[in-house]
Amino acid sequence: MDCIFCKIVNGDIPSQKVFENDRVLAFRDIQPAAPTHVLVIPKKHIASMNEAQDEDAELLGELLLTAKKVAAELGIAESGYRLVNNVGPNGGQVVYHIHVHILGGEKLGGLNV
Ligand code: IU
Repeated sequence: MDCIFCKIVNGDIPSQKVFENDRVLAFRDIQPAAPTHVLVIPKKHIASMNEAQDEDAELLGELLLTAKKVAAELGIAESGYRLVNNVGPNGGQVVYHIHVHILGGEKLGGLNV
């Protein structure tokens, strides 16, 4: 499969890992949009939230809980951070392997929803 994040999971492309277990991987975004910018992905290929199935519920929960743990480990939990999941063209999704952005380390601007 020609998926850049699957290649990162497989180790074919290097990444700055901050957390890994059998099911999920967290690594630093190559183009950080905030002082701390980490992506949390499942090792299983799911293209986007649109393709997620009921059977993925536990895995998707683990993505969010991993994001929480990574934020704490990176020291941004107390000051706060934002978790973002872009879906499809209007959502600004560029890489079609589902991922949660962890953004923090400064007061974030942009949409406040
Ligand atoms: P998006 O939600 O699909 O728009 O986010 C994709 C992110 O993946 C974006 O912030 C990129 O900078 C990031 N990224 C990366 O960290 N490493 C890569 O090899 C590629 C994209 I391609």
